[in-house]
Amino acid sequence: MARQHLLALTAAATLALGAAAQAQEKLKIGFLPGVVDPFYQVMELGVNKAAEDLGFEVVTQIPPTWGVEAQTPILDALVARGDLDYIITAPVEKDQMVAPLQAALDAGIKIITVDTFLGDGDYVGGPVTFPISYIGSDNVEGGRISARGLAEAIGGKGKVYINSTNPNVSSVGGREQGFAEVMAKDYPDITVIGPDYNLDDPNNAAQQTGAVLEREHDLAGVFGTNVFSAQGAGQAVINAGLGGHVQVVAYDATKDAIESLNNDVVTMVLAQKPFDMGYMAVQFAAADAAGVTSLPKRVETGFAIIDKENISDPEVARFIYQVPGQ
Ligand code: T6T
Repeated sequence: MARQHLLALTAAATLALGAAAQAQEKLKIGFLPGVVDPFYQVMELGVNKAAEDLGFEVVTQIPPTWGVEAQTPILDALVARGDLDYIITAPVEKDQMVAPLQAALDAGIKIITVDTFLGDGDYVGGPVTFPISYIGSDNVEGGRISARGLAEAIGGKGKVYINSTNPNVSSVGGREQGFAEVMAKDYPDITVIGPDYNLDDPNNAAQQTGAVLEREHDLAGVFGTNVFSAQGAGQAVINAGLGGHVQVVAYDATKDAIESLNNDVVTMVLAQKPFDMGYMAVQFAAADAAGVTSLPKRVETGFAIIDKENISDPEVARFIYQVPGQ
């Protein structure tokens, strides 16, 4: 190859790389989680830290309530700004958020889903493939772990009740599924009641759990599938004076859940890794913008299983959802 030609190519490559770096420098990312709660607030810390490390700008909008009616207009407004390159979001419904997010993509904004997914979550061969990736918990497995924890706590027999948030949400739906699966397969002497749906309101969760406790005098355990469900379920057990008698397994490591663990109301807390989800999602945006084409379509972030025996271990306690100033 003539030297001149080589030089020209090198210059072109340098220019292209420079352009990519510049494009990356200017990345503007929308962050649209599900609802205001400690889980997503910790995720926001992860998003912000990665954005700071990479020099990106983030526009965060957190819906005050859970649901398609709350999330869609906020998403539409983020799209209408016209300045976002990526949106990192937790779709609040598996099917109904497909069209609004497809519209965002059609407007030139790439989508990364965190914590919850669209369709069946199989972005390679499933019905929805346009998101770059799903980064979050394996919630079916989390439900299985919760079932085993609760089954052990109640001695392998009796009635257990599931309190959850909404139908057709991949995260809590997966937890309900994994929980019911293990109980049906491995614990023939356990009967599962529910789920009731509290619509992400801990007061509803407390009322619903209280009603079940009144109706089912021999209830042995409760599985609260997220922050609000576990909080309300724990409260109902306390209100009924049944702390330590009715066992509670709490998904999500809030301060409230840990307090209930320390007070013997909750037997096991399953901590997700929202900081990791947020941080990695921004890294994925950076990698995609830089031309990386082999990003995994699904990244499972794992859990920390917290109980009274390991809670004082700093390697475990670091997964409690800590929001500065709260
Ligand atoms: O449990 C988390 C999250 O994983 C779920 O998708 C919705 O509820 C939480 O945000 C907790 O409130």
